[in-house]
Amino acid sequence: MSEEVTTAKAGPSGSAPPVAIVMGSQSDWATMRHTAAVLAELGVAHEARIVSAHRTPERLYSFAKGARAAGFKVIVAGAGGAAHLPGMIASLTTLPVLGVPVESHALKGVDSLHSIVQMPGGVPVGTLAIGRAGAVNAGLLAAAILALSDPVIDAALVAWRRRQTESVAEAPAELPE
Ligand code: RP5
Repeated sequence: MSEEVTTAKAGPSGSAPPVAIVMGSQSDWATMRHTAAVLAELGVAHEARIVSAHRTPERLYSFAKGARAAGFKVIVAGAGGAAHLPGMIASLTTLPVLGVPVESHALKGVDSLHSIVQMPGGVPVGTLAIGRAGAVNAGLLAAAILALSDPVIDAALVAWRRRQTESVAEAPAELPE
């Protein structure tokens, strides 16, 4: 817990919040903060941690093996490059794992996407889009999973989608020359 990047809205006392947001590096937070932001908009408690598959493998093992007992219900895992974090977590828990490919400098996140999406049959990771869109959608999808058994989150999700629809203009605005 010493390298948490953020903690938002604790869950029931003695229990972890329902969503864990984990990432391979501090540098991933610029992307993964969008997962935290949308969960905060929906009022879904979450916790963010740095867990590197390669630099802190024992932390990865300890987090993934203990996640269910800790009280987490959905794990969102973001990583870039040789992005083994979501898949390794999925290999160690049956909690739903949503993978966010972080956009890498060298290969624009295509390396991250391929590393996360090509899981062997039997160990699923729900893979989202590269970068910010994937991070936002991971938050929405985590909320949708929780909404199946939580009417408060369900209502918040329906309202969020309605606001999004209402925010789309009928016609494009003029741009400055
Ligand atoms: C991955 O390596 C991380 O998920 C990050 O996207 C990438 C680069 O990490 P840093 O060198 O910026 O720490 O493990």
